[in-house]
Amino acid sequence: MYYLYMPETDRLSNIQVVEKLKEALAAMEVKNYNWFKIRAYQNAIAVIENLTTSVQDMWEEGRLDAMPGIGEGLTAHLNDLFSKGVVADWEYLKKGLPDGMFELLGLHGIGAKKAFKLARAFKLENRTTAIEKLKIHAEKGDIQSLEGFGEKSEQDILATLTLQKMSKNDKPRMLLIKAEEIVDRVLTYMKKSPDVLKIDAAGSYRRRNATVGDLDLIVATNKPKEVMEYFIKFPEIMEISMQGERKTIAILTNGVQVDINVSKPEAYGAMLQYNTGSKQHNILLRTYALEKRMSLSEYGIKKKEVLTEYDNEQDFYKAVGLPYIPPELRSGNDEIALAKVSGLPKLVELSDIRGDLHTHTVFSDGAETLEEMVVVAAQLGYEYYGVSDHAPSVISRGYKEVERLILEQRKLVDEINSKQTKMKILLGSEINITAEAEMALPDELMDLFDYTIASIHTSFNQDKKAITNRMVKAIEHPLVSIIGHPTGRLISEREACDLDWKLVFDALVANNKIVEINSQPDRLDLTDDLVRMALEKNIKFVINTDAHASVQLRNMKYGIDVARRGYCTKQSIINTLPHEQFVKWLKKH
Ligand code: DGT
Ligand code: CA
Ligand code: CA
Ligand code: ZN
Repeated sequence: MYYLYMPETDRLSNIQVVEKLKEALAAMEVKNYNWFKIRAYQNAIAVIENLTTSVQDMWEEGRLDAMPGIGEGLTAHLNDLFSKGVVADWEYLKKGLPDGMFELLGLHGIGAKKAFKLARAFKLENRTTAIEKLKIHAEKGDIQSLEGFGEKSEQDILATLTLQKMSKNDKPRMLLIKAEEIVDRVLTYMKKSPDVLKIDAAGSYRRRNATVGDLDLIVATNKPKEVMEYFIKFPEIMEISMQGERKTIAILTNGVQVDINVSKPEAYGAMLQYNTGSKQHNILLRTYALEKRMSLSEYGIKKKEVLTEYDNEQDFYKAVGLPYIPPELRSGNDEIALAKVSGLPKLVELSDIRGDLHTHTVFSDGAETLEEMVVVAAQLGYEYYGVSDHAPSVISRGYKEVERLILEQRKLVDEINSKQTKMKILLGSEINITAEAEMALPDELMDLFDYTIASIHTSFNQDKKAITNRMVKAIEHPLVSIIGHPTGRLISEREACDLDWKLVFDALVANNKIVEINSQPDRLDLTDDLVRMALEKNIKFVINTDAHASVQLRNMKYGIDVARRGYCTKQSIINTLPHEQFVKWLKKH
């Protein structure tokens, strides 16, 4: 694949191909094309989005028809796209539609028809100004008067545009779980080379940031040239933006940038430390070292013009006169000041966790039965496992029926517990905190559970006073054990609720209630900064997966990342307690 050495600007990434398909699809939707055609495009988009090789490569190799879901018509269109750069049929489809609508398509909650309505109403003919213009209309309150839109959707659009603006200025960021999937594939590939002696993914990924911009790989080798040549043959690479002896930058077909840095094995520690960052941590560390007349770099530590190399980070930090600082704490905050006085905590670890308390089954919106979930929980070695389905609605089902359903679930739990003794199943429930600050289940029914999780699932954008009061009321409720995903944020989709954290924390302390660190990769809620603030008030946490399928029970590690970034030791996490103590804790609170 010779072209890898020479970046060609007119090659299309899979993302760009998908964008074009989505535009054609949107035009079909607006023009009410038949369902089969629309379905075919949706399928093709799903296929290409999940592809780990370049579609353009496949086209060049004449292998497009090997892709499931890409029929003859689409193959012909892709052929036009790659050979001529335009697809006449698609241009025809878009005829008569305002061009600005296509710029709105990526926005959360705006589908083809809404994009069209907005673009037509506000004459968004130009892609480059479409978002800016729409924002002005949203701020002026012009959207709520359009047919099919209301005050609420206007607010949502404004919020989305504000988020979008943030991410348009920065590089787009991916969730940590997605970064991890890519890192796993690249590392597996790289480790097959005998010249790769050590390899790590550094940067924000290693610091376990909730989102990751690009990936930064560090390789220890005695043969840098061979390693670089091997790396650029990684099948997922679409383009090489820069190739040097020590550093190469590649863009994968999924649009993700991978920087790779090589080091000789003797200096690997310094290289890993430098590239793990954060930038601010490195600046503070360098300043601290300068006071001791040491100069730090990615090659080692210079003292009186003599460079000493370090093959591991422990020795590097030791040479600076500090204990090892775990990557999760390297945010450039006060970690160096704390390290100086040996004030860093012994952070909680995944292996400390003894149970998962927020999980769902087919009883509510989960994908699997309790029996199926329990099998995986047992594989994870848990001592206890809490099922916490959404409580059925008394309003729609009636009190008696809800009571019957709960007792039925209790029977199932008892049955599983009687069949095995290794893992104790607890019956919990996730109960909505209503917009009126009530628990959505009557007290006598709440009392049937071993524990309860109170969560906000509606009216996220109440004003600060209302939503804080709502949260505080739930915390004060004597039958609430845990507050679930407290901020309600969904990363890059929904902003956190506007809570007054001082009041929320005070209520948690006063009522001795537990707050959740939710491990769902797009929640990670509480967020790490709030975890640290809560920790300083001695508030206790539970780390849960909120799994809706058994595979998601394995997401616990992302919650651990958050807890670690928030300085938690295992003493602050109640689901590190042995079963007996854990249950006592629940009873007491
Ligand atoms: P990201 O990729 O935006 O999620 O965040 P990072 O932290 O991975 O940032 P990135 O990829 O730009 O750089 C990786 C690390 O390399 C960074 O955390 C610290 C180090 N680094 C990069 N550029 C500089 C720099 O100009 N000065 C210093 N001191 N360190 C740098
Ligand atoms: Ca990075
Ligand atoms: Ca980078
Ligand atoms: Zn849940």
